[in-house]
Amino acid sequence: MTDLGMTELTAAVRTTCPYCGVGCGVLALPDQTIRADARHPSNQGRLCSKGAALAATLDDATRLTRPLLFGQPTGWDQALQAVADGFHQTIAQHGPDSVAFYVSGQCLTEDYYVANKLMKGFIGSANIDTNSRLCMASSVAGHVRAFGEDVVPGVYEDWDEADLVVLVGSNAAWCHPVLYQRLQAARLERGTKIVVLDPRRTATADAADLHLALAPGSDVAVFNGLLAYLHATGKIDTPWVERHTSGLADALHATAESADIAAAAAQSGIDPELLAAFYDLFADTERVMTVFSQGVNQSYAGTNKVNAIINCHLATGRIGRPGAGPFSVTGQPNAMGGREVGGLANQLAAHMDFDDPDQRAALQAFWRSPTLAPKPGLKAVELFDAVHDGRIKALWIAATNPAASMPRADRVRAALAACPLVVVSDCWATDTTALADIVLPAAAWGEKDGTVTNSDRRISRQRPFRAAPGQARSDWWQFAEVGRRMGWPDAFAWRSAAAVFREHAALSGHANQGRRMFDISAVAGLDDAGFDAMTPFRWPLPVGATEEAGRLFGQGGFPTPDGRGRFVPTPYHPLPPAGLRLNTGRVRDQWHTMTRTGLAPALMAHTSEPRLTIHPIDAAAAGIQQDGLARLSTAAGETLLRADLRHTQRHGEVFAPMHWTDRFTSAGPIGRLVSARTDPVSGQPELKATPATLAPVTVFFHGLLLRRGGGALAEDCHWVRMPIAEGQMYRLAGLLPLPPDAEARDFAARLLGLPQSGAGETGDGKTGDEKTGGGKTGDWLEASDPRRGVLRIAVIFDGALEACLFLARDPAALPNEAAVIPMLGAPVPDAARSKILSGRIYDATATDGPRVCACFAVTRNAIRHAVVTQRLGTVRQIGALLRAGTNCGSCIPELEEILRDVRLPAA
Ligand SMILES: Nc1nc2c(c(=O)[nH]1)N[C@H]1C(S)=C(S)[C@@H](COP(=O)(O)OP(=O)(O)OC[C@H]3O[C@@H](n4cnc5c(=O)[nH]c(N)nc54)[C@H](O)[C@@H]3O)O[C@H]1N2
Ligand SMILES: Nc1nc2c(c(=O)[nH]1)N[C@H]1C(S)=C(S)[C@@H](COP(=O)(O)OP(=O)(O)OC[C@H]3O[C@@H](n4cnc5c(=O)[nH]c(N)nc54)[C@H](O)[C@@H]3O)O[C@H]1N2
Ligand code: SF4
Ligand SMILES: [Mo]
Repeated sequence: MTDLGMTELTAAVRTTCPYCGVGCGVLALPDQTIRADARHPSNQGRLCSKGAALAATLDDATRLTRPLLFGQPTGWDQALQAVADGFHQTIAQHGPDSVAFYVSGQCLTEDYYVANKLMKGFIGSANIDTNSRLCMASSVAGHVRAFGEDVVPGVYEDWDEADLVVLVGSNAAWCHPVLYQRLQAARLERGTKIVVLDPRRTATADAADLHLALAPGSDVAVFNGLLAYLHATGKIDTPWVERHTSGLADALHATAESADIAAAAAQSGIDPELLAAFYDLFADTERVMTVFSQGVNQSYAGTNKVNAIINCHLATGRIGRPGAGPFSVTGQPNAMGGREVGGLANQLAAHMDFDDPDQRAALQAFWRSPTLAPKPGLKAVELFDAVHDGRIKALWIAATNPAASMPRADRVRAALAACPLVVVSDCWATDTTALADIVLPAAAWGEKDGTVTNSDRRISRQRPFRAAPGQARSDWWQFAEVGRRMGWPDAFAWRSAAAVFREHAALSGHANQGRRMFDISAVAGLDDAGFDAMTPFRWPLPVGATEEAGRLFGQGGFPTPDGRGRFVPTPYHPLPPAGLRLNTGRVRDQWHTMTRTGLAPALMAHTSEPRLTIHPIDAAAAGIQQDGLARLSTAAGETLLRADLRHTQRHGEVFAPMHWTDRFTSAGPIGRLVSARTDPVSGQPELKATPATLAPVTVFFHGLLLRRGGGALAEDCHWVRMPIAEGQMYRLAGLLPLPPDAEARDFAARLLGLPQSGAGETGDGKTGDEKTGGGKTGDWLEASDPRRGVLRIAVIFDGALEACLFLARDPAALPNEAAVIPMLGAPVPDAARSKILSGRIYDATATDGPRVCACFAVTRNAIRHAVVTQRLGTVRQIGALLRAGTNCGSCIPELEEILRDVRLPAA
């Protein structure tokens, strides 16, 4: 990837990808293209499909560019004063706990530091929580219980050096693609074995040596069983355990109910032979790493899952050694940075503790703060409950979209609607900004300056390489301005992100003397030029350290009072039985609520709409067919999703992606249906196992709508929107029969984004004039066939196709999407007018279907076709022929899956 010339390299800005916690270094070139940074240790020149498509998301036109006060544009001064006054008055009347901040692992460390200082140190409440509560809270709690501090022991080099990697509740092939590629490369070299524990057969599971499709929530039983097995087979590293840990006997005691393989197999629903194979593999491999993510954290038993895993590593001493250890992969680009500044409601800054009076005093003295929050604040789910019942009366949300991403999202929306003051900082309009009283336009990635910390404790710079559009400003500046206006000018006086970073780094070393491992005081003295030039480094880096940190705890040295790592007893309590459970998570090419990735047509092509994956047996029981519309209901709400029947789905469970919001589908976010049951230790909600029911939905007509303008459709039908090169495409499903003729055309006109229908005549290819909203005259072409229930309308402005709509009772009567997409915005010669409504003005050369390779736009069908007809046998051969998989490599697991799939029938 480094075919860059010297001049390009010198002019390139080195920064870090804004998506996942892998933390890949990227180069922003002067022409605003994005390349992988070959020098960054986290990715060493690799990028995934999302990173590779970053340039396509640098779009000013869709951004928030001015502060909005009750919907009206205003200046920063008025907006900030309104926020400061609103918070000030609420606190004066109802006390500090009547206000709250809800922030995000997508804040830079500097943003996070300032928000946390303002709330905990000056407002004097700890009601600041973050979307990391939905993401990392169980790992944080598990680390603190086991190690005494929230510290990830491993490093990325372990991914190269392990002989066995166990991925628990992690779809790394899609969610941490560059680390996953690193693992695949190591596998070629050293034959690393891969075991995946996931109820679904994901892309990650597909490529594993062993996939254990465990029952949802049963991870604790599996790892309790493993601990008992290690004990029974004499695999405990007794000298290490005796020297460096405490509590093994109690932890073993708690494994009693899963202590033989048959019991653990029955509890987890895993075939006993496969489970035994996994236990043997783990027992016999020194270099074993257990990687875990949201299948572990987002659980009613998340913290126990984390500790059940860590227990097995402590018992074998396989921690902090090359290729060995528990490894929590972090989700967001700065999930770790948020933990370092104490962004969670139950933490203080710089890994200090609410429970430690000395640390509280030291922090208050360092901040010279009038008051320090005396006790932990409300955790996300409780926090929105408090907004709902009126205890919290002023809320500032930054860099997160809780109206879509929180469980029971409808309740969160009701809470925001009822809250007297809601401030939202975002870069784009979202489901949450729609409910704000004050909207603050935030500078986005590429415009912001600061630092992030990735999954292996590496702190990297984000550097600006473009101007923020309009008046958009950084979050740290917004919080500091409000702090100054609330009466603390000296405490919030910074003039740059560098100054904030220096204070944060200094605090990490303050009153520390080796008591807290998070210490980066060595960089507290960097001047602005030093901050600009800062290269990525791994913490701890205390004053005097000259080399970045590596693995931790290999020789013990845990930050507990007695220096010992702690076994935690993790008794297994199964989920209560449920007929069907709703599991939710991610797809490969979308990021969360899609505010950025939803702008790039190339990223839509892999998964173009949210589908509900159902096992064929469950689908048959509910009367649901492939591609049919299904009604999914839970105690929290209901929605409609198109069904995708797959054997990869575990029987008894359905899966829906978390990404789509009101802006992209009438179904809205799946978060509306998810229960808010939380883990009792971490407060993290269970987002992967909500009891649900299914029913089929009658679809009266199917439709395809293309138009230049975006936005939601107000009409009463099910729709999903996707960006295409020249505008937007919508797939429609009619929930009521099409109204009779003239009304049908009114309905069509509204869908097309035109004020009224009218002059057009029905009939093959006949033309009428159409007045449009902008006063322009468009030509309305129509070729409907009422007998077949077909309606086809095209609108032409200035000789080019402005919008078109196809409705039909039979989906087979709709034109091929790939053939229609290039028509939008394209000139329509007079001679072609009669053909346009057949959807055949351009030859349908593009192969239809989901796109597997985002970089070179290669579809699944094209790959299958080539594999079969050209007798391709390897990923390399596919790459040579179609280029698929030769750039970012994110699609390689799927190429392998296709190769296997095509080979299977023949075998
Ligand atoms: N493409 C993409 N990548 C991303 C993100 C994104 O939005 N898109 N977001 C980033 C963020 S913030 C995060 S947190 C990470 C999340 O990364 P992952 O955790 O890998 O992603 P998820 O899809 O949320 O969930 C992982 C898996 O947990 C499984 N699971 C569900 N229940 C259980 C269970 O009881 N036990 C076990 N063992 N597994 C279970 C699910 O079936 C799912 O396949 O991804 C990061 N990377
Ligand atoms: N059902 C279900 N729900 C889930 C999950 C799940 O697996 N299933 N996963 C959970 C997890 S792990 C996570 S991390 C969350 C993610 O959920 P969210 O944080 O709500 O998702 P994002 O879409 O990333 O929201 C970030 C918002 O910040 C804006 N933004 C981006 N950069 C900046 C910036 O620099 N400043 C400001 N002010 N705004 C910015 C974006 O436009 C976007 O609106 O979702 C959680 N919710
Ligand atoms: S793996 Fe992909 S999304 Fe994650 S940081 Fe790297 S390029 Fe960005
Ligand atoms: Mo996350």
